[in-house]
Amino acid sequence: MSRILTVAGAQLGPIERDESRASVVKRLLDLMRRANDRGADVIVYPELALTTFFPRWAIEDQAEVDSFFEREMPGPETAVLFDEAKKLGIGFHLGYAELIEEDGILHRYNTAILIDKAGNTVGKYRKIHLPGHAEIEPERQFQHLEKRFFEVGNLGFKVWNTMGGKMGVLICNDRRWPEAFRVLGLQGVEMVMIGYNTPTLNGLMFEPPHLRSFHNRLSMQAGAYQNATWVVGVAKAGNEGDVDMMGESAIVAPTGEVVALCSTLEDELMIADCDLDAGRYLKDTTFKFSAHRRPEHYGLIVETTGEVEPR
Ligand code: ING
Repeated sequence: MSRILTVAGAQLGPIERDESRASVVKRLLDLMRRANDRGADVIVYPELALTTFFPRWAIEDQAEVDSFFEREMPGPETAVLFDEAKKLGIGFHLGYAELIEEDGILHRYNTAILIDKAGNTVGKYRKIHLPGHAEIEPERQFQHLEKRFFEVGNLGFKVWNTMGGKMGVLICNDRRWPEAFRVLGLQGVEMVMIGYNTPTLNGLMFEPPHLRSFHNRLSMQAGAYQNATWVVGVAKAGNEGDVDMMGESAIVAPTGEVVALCSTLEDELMIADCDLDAGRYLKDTTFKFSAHRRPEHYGLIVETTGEVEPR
């Protein structure tokens, strides 16, 4: 019996620094309605889908930094998105900057949530692999201050039983770390949703753009195949804040094959009927962890420093 989930990836074109939340939410609603018209069960938006990718700016005024964060989700400007999704009966994944007060302390995370068709928040993930740097580096063509603006996520890598399958979420740079996929894979994940904001150029040194595209696809296709899971990777794309961001949003099958791909750098919808049982044969044969994986023989003690030494 196939468990088909019709998935829409909602790639976003640029969101400029001064674009209002209301204007962005209008774009998200338009994509949601179009996805619903095309029969989607769930729509996946990018990382930081409500604002420009503000870590590219050397912003020193904390109040200005905080203007890019959401203190509530849903909040006054995003509730309409939740209402429309519930009315249409469509689930969604949304990446945003989360500002939360816990025990009187403010915390800031690069966050993504998963909402089911009934409008319940079934999962929240806070980005663990924060790339870039914490101090402003004037020599860079553009900054990448995620280490300055966000704390490392504290919710781990979780898999949630929802939408008829086992769903997981990663954010952007996480996709480059096989262990992030593997922790989800060890929990039997069947679909990983990943929003990303990835510059086409390396801000620090020359790296051929074709390599950056290749590494994006390689990371998602390898993660899919090696964990026998669907991967839905959705970009915020185009020239945003005078920095070119890659598109190439893709839906990747558990075999590692790309089944849907965006071809523009604008707001663009891609849709695929994803059989959540498509990875079953790989989980039962090639990647049957209990039969073939031998961590006890890896002979490595991975210290917290990330250095390894023979056991
Ligand atoms: N962006 C980029 C990403 O991991 C990056 C940063 C690009 C790091 C290329 C290393 C190489 O896709 C975010 N937001 O993580």
